[in-house]
Amino acid sequence: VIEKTPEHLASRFQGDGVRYKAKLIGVDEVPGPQGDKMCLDSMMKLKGWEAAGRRQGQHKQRVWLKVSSTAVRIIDERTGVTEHEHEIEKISSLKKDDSDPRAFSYIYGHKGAFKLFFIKMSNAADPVIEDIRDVCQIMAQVEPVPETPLTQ
Ligand code: I3P
Repeated sequence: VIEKTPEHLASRFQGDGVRYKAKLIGVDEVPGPQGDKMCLDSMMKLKGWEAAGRRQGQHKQRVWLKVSSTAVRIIDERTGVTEHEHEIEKISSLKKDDSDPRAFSYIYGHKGAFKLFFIKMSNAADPVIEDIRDVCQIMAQVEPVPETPLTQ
């Protein structure tokens, strides 16, 4: 077990951060920053659209998910284009899909609008959820350096 020292976390998420292979199940506009039922309803709706697409022979978009100390990025696997860049401090909700251990969602808020991103990992979703939690915590702990030493 690797201990999560500040140094370890800082180096894990520096620069581009950690990269995961994933697919985008879908994106949905939601009314607010969080809420269990709201997320579940949205995820269920997106799953319905995914199933309907599959019946028509469509495939989910293949992406790279990158978690860095500043943002979560979604990059198209084929073109390499960064399609979404979500600053960590604007991610308001992080939810596991209880019916699929490889899927999870998060909500990103920007200019008063909220969007739920529903993602399917090629492996378990737990490690990426833990990574996003870790960077959210790092961000929350960043405090301005005191102007005068606390102790002399
Ligand atoms: C595929 C299978 C995969 C799924 C893929 C489906 O159907 O369900 O598990 O990938 O989705 O097409 P089939 O067995 O009929 O080939 P995920 O597990 O990653 O969802 P995709 O086409 O949207 O990539």
